[in-house]
Amino acid sequence: MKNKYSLFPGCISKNMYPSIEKSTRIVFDKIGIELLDHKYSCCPAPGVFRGYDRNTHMTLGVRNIVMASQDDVDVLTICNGCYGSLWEANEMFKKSKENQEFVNEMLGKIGLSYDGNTEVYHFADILHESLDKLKENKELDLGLRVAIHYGCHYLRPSAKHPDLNPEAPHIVEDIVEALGCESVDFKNKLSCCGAGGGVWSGAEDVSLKILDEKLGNVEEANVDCMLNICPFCHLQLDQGQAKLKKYKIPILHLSELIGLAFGVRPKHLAMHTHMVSTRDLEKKIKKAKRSKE
Ligand code: 9S8
Ligand code: 9S8
Ligand code: COM
Repeated sequence: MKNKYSLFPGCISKNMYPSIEKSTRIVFDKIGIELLDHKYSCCPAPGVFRGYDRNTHMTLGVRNIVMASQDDVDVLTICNGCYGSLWEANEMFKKSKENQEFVNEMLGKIGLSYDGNTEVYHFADILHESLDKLKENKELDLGLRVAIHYGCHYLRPSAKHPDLNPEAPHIVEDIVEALGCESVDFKNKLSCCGAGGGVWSGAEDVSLKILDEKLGNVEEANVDCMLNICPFCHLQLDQGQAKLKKYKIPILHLSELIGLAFGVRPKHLAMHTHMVSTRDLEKKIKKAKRSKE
């Protein structure tokens, strides 16, 4: 683990959920990891773009990675889609001479080139490596019952995490427990939220049906909130939930939960930008035991 990364925020946190980017910056600052900014475009979204043309997808992905590589830092993503996209573009480049020639010829037209020496990380993995720092910075024992939603592009393809069993991951569970919360199991926990692969924008009825089933399973588990590691899942769980008009399950991105456990005020984390109110959750947090006196 390094002490400096380039933050790849992705389109959704930048344009729709400022709370996700803000809480990520606050949390990483507190655990002593510096986040740099670079000129990024859309990753581009894997489930949509990659389906049209893999070479264009790879080239645009590598163009983003080059922004960080010029400053000799690795890329930190806070979204499963961005992680999946950039990770795969990087792998495709690294593993084939033909791809290297193709991409570098394209990049050459805008005066860039790539040597394949930069890595792409998912923020949950870096936070998991920093469990001690999370415990050190924890101000509150939140004591929440949490339903974890992993989402597809973190777990699949499993080659991204050779040491992780994609059928029984424990990365986010370990973090949640380190924060004094309980990870509560629910039916079909590892299924898709229903948003990915263009379903959210192309077939809303299907997308909401999948979401409805998912939220129904979460509601049965009687939790305080549902946690995600992907702004697109976050968007679906929060905005899609508001469209369904059936549930009131507060949705938190992992950076937000950590920010709350670090004692940062919800307003400062911009939690009021969610569609589904987090107020009842905030009231509960106000009563949480301080882990430090
Ligand atoms: S960028 Fe553009 S649409 Fe998004 S948030 Fe995550 S995936 Fe990458
Ligand atoms: S799940 Fe299925 S494709 Fe995805 S990663 Fe985020 S959005 Fe929700
Ligand atoms: C999901 C991104 S996180 S995409 O819709 O599959 O591209």
